[in-house]
Amino acid sequence: MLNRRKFLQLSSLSAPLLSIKNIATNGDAYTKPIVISTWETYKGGNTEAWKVLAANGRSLDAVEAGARYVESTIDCCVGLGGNPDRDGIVTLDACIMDEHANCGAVGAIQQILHPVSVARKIMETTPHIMLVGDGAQQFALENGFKKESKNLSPSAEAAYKEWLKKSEYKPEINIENKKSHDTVGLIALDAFGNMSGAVTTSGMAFKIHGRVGDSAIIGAGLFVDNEVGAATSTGVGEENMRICGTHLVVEFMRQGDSPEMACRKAVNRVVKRDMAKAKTFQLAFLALNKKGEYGAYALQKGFVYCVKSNGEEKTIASKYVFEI
Ligand code: SD4
Repeated sequence: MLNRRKFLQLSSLSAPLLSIKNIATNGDAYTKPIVISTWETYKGGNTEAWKVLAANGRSLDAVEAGARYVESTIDCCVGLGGNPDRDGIVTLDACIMDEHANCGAVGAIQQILHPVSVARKIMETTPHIMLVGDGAQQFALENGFKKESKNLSPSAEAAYKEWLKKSEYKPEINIENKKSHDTVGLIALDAFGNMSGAVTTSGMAFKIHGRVGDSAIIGAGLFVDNEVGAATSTGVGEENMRICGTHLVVEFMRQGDSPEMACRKAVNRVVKRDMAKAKTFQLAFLALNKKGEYGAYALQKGFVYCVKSNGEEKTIASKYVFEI
């Protein structure tokens, strides 16, 4: 027979997730767990992350699962199916950050299917944060990751051949890689109130060999502060790196701004510096705060993001500065 203690233990193990709106000790309403991610193309990553969160898992495991899903399924802009650099070589960037400010990153890694997991391995097993190029690959191989083929995916090969005709480096707004979008960034708040994020990408198509973008840079492609919130970014990485964009967004939230306002202020900083130039590229920020409130802002029309929580599953078109 079940005694009371056993009954309580069992019922807490099988307890449904906390209700959608919870009340914090300071009286604020908050939503958790919740995961948000960049671009509709990568919605499947959000779904994978949600599975972890819905089972009362850790936000770190959730964002890694979401990023891994996209790395192995999307044939375009994330993972080994992504478009190559100018030399025809696919190089990948990724980073991950948890609620303790632990972080890991890989830049320009080749022939590894799951750069996000290499980033996590660096975070968890080394005194470093970022490994790049051959060193990153060597570390991955030493840690059980498999070396994959160098072959381009059929669509990447076709895109590269097309690009070679002119060899002109000119990112197009929102569709740098023609078929879809470049980067998945996921940020999550778990049932325990902890936040993590992950980013993974093949980066800007036809970049110079060896180029590392913002998606591998903590404070640019991703930043998490468990006291305040988290932010991620997509678009032209160089423009984001100039302002350490996601760190800036989190700092604006710390000062009391909503996620959307924080993203808007970061975007405005780019506009203010050079309005004419800002009209020529895409840069978008996506943020989530400790209460589970989220928001985004983009330079250009066209950025969308996905949200999944107990109460909602939706794709939202971000507000923006310029209409092209
Ligand atoms: C990069 N930020 O490598 C990435 C690319 C991207 O939409 O997100 N494009 O610069």
